[in-house]
Amino acid sequence: TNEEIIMKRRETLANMCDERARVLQDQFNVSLNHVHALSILVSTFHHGKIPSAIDQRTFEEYTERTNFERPLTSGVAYALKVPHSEREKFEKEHGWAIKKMETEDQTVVQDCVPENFDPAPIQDEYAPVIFAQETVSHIVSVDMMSGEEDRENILRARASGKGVLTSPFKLLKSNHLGVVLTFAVYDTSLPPDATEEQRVEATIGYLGASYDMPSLVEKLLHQLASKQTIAVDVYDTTNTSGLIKMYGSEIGDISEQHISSLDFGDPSRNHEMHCRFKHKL
Ligand code: WA2
Repeated sequence: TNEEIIMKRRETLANMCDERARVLQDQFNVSLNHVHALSILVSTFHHGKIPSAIDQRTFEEYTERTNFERPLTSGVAYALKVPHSEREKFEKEHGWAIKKMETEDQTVVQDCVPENFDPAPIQDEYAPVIFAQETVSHIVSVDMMSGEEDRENILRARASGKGVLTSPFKLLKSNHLGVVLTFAVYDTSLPPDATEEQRVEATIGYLGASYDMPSLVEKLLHQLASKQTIAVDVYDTTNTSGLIKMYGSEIGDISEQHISSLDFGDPSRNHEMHCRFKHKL
């Protein structure tokens, strides 16, 4: 009967949506674990050895060769915690000035490349990127605390000791919405039961990964069968008064929609996958 067909169709949609959500969540979790491991690698071989066993070249080579471990990421980078009192010494040692992150609403698009960024204005502290995977080499020397989303993520990462995610925003040199995942790197003196204050005090840097959602979700869905049949949207639903679409299209009939929940590992952010058939029954 017609009713059975509709029931069957609804069940198929639910199964396909749940499968896609599970694959995306698993891939995200795999890359989150490897970004976490990278933060320990930097702690061990950059901060834990004198002289450091990591420079930009080694970081670039290692992150490129282990890229397969971080599906969905478009690049990883490491920023140092630099208090204002150490800025001059830091800039002299590195041979460049800490730059301010500028976005398109502050500058003409043409100037919106990090090579043209101005020096960072005076702040209590900075988070300049010192190592970057080649795919995000344009953020080297940029103060990540001068970007609103990045700054918020850095503060939350170091106070919590966990991997934290930004809400979706337009990444530098990208036309798409993306998210950034950040892990703080601590001095080894940090006790396991540390307070927030002790964590902030013991922070020495920030390891971050950027995710270009549209191109990466697209790549992932491409690997699954029946891409022709269903349309998939991914939303950040943290703020219930305004969902942010991270991936998706306008096609399909929303009267017949299935919602699968997504867990990207940061309990203070919520995500959902919305699926529908591309063609009416
Ligand atoms: N990485 C790549 N592109 C970006 C970006 C970012 N943040 N922010 C804006 N566009 C080094 O949390 C520390 C990476 C930030 C880490």
